[in-house]
Amino acid sequence: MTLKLILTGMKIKVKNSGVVKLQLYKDAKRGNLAIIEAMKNVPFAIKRAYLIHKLSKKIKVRGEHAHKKLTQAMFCVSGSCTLHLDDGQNRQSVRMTDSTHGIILGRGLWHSMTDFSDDCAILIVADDYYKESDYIRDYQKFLKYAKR
Ligand code: T46
Repeated sequence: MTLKLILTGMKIKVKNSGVVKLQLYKDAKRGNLAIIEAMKNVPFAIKRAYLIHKLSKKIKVRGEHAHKKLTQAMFCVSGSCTLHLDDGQNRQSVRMTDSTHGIILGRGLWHSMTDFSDDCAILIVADDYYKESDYIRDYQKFLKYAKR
């Protein structure tokens, strides 16, 4: 799948990733409005969304897996966290502090999240339903998979 991304200044060097910028209506009086639209700013049809919340500084890590087919976009909608990406050859860490900039988690991309702030909440949109068989949760197996 070719991802048509609206790239911002942030350079993502790992494969099957990129930056998604949400359309934003700034309103100093009433609060801001940011919009996620499938096939527009998010470059795939969304079948599922989930929220990872009640995070805190005490929690060390989440993720630590890759997906065989699933494509997702991750938004840190409150607080901050660090997203670590690894395509088997290149590694990159992104500090996520802006809820209007998401990161694509494409297929075959090992990812983990660390350094959560106490108010951190993460929203993920995905192009398919949950399937445990799509996960690679063992890093050595991932490296073999990434070489293929
Ligand atoms: C991902 C990262 C960014 C379900 O039953 N349905 C779901 O839609 C999801 C997402 C998870 N689950 C179950 C599977 C596990 O038994 O919830 C449990 C916790 O999931 P997991 O340990 O995989 O959570 P994270 O935060 O490590 O990973 C999640 C997503 O699972 C994963 O796809 O890319 O967020």
